[in-house]
Amino acid sequence: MPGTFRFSFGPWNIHEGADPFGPPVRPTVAFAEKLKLYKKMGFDGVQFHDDDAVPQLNHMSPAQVEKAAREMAKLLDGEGLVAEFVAPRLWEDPRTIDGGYTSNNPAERQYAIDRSLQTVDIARALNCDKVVLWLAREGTYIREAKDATKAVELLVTAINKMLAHDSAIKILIEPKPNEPMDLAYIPTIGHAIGLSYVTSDPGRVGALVESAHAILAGLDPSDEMAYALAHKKLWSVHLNDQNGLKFDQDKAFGAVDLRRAFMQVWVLDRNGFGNNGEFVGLDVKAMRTQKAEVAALHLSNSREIFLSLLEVVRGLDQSRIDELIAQRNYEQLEMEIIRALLGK
Ligand code: 3MF
Ligand code: MG
Repeated sequence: MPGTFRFSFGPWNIHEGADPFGPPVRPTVAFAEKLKLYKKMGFDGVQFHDDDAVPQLNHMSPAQVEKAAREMAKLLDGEGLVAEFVAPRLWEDPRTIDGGYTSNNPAERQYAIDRSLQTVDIARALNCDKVVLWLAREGTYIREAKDATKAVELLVTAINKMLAHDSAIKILIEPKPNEPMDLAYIPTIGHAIGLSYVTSDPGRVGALVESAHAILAGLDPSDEMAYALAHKKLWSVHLNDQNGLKFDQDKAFGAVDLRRAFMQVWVLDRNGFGNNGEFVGLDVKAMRTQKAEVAALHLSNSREIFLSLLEVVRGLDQSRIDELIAQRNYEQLEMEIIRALLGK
């Protein structure tokens, strides 16, 4: 069954252009202004960090957090948008310097868990049943610093607390092999899915595949997606692109390797992605050189590239593909795929 595609992005995808070596180069766009761009560019879903939805949440009472989240839900409603997921931002607070859930300090671990439970509450107030865990600092700079077996147990403990806190919440693990850590504990989708099976409710723990994160692990994003789909655990994606094993570039989807992007669309469409309400999420950054008035093009371009590739996927002659596979004539199959991509 073919897929159904609705698109989402997070407010951090429209940004000021700062990088580790230079300051912002574009003015900040207010959240309300960003929201207006969604529908205009063909997007229906908003991805949130907890503090995108409720700024300053560390300084608010639970009642104040809930009230602010409900106001955000109304704002979304007014724009005809829905919240796709909420992710606890566990990588900025001084208490998460050595990781959140896997910190060696029990008080810091408790902070990470408490903050994650608050994220679950915010998701509920936004009428959203998905929490994404990008396990940013859950890893080490040197292997001797932490016990890697205990780290897995600590991750399971934290996830189980979130599952117990809300019987409807689903947890999506977004693996990434490195950056900011030298070595992360959950680097690939296989690790994420393995982790799901040792939690208290594996049916509510799934995954989000980000194209660039798979590439950074030396893997093919479409195979990572297919692996999660086979486990019925691909509940979101972060499409983007990446030039080899460098820093996480978050380039527009398909901008580096169109064929690799094509294969991701192929896998998603042929497996009916989106038919249970999953979003095609983007996680892309505008180039630092981009001027403010055109600094959202990377989003509309990524969506357009996805939809153009979808046309290519759907325009292929399956009986011809089957014939070439039966003949084991993969050279010819490759040529015909390339021709389709070239519009010939
Ligand atoms: C980092 C990421 C993150 C996550 C986001 C949601 C800032 O490489 O991909 O983007 O996607 O935090 O969990
Ligand atoms: Mg991401």
